[in-house]
Amino acid sequence: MKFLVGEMTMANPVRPPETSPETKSDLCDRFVALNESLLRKGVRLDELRSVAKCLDEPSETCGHSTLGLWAITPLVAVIFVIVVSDSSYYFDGMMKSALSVKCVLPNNYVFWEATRPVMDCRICSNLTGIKVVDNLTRSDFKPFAYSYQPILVKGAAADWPAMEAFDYDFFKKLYEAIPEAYRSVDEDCQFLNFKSNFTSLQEVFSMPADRVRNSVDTHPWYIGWSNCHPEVLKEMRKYYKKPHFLPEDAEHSHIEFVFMGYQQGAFMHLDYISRLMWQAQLKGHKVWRLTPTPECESVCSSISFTVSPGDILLLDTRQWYHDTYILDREFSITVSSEYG
Ligand SMILES: O=C(O)CCC(=O)C(=O)O
Ligand SMILES: [Fe+2]
Repeated sequence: MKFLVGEMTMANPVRPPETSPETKSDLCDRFVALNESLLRKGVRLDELRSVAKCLDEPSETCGHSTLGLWAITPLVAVIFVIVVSDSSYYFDGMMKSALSVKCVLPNNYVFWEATRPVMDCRICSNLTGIKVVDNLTRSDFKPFAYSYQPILVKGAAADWPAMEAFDYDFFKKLYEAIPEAYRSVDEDCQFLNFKSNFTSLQEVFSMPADRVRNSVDTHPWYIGWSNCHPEVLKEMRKYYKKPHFLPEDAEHSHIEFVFMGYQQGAFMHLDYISRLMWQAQLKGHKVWRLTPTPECESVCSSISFTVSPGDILLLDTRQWYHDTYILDREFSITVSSEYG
């Protein structure tokens, strides 16, 4: 199961139920809208962080915040109580939905910072880059399997038929051929529109042909979704297997995500999931930027690296804030899941 926190996707927001007085949902809406508009106006995550820190430890310098967010401190306090008291809703919702569905919380930075588990800074201390290894056997991989450090296994997916077969048309045909496939994404799996304006996978597979190809004068798009329909998964899995080097006794998620599109990639966020992530880059070059959580900032630094077609990335997306972008005007497509 996975919460994705940092910015809300408009397509699939998970909101607390409207159980009580209007003022409560009004306040929630105002707070979420405020966070959203700040991010859209270009306020950076580290700026929001510094404000969140100020809320905990007021100091002289905090008073000069250029964001002027001190003005909303009472609102933050009220919302914090409201959201925490409603948080069981998220977990109930998650339990009801398919296991391992990546859930999206409203864009509530303060809520997340105040309630997420404290990170173990040992996984990132003194790390200056990602560990890069050549394709390796299961026994060679054993010492790293649960090191929780970001690892790039070069060329590990290079012989997957998915490298050639998976593209926009493949998934469009697949989803159009299987009755209920679109409905499964809307209701049981998850659709993530990131910075794109799509509200469903069906809309993605209905866009004009020139936008599909990211032609000049069209707006770049980047989306992701989880595949949980058994027939969709059965068909997809004809083209790849789980990474061969993962431990034999590893637990796997029963769903698989696909992320595809151009340029813009995923916004900076942290995932709330139960396992580590593997992601196979099938087409295009993707740049990942990892940023440590605030409690680890004194011992850990941000790192950035590029994943090429055929590489498999292993990353603890619960411990690193991460965002992505695609180089040049390339089309990127990946398949990913969890192990642990
Ligand atoms: O592949 C991407 O662009 C983002 C993926 C991601 O955020 C994740 O798998 O947690
Ligand atoms: Fe993520």
